Amino acid sequence: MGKVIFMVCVALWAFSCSIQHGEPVGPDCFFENMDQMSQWLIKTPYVSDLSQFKRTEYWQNPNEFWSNGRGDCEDKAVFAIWYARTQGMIYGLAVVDLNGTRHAMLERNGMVYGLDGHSTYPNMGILETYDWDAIKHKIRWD
Ligand SMILES: [Ca+2]
Repeated sequence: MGKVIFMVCVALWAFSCSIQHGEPVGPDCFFENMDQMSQWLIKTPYVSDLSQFKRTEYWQNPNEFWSNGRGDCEDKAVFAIWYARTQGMIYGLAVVDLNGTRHAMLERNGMVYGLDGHSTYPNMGILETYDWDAIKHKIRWD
């Protein structure tokens, strides 16, 4: 009996973290929180779009990034923003000036955040911002 209850609970848990049609399924169930997710993101190799996709700019959707396990800064930021949404936290993507180069980070109410969603970078100059709708125009959900 205990085994059946356990299996039902596991099935309910697995079902509860499914995402709506067209959204990736998996990573939201894999991590327990933003910190755990960001620790994984930090360890994923940085690979430029030019070497990975032979394009100067390519925004991976969270499914692609989860499968590839590598990418550049906006791929990691998009993944973090998507994951945060599964946890009920809303961020945009900020393109900031990092020592003269463009770098993607998280943004909310004009404040720049790291991939963990709570480290703040108040002195970063925001060049552009993208809310989730704008991000969805930049990524492809195949
Ligand atoms: Ca990219």
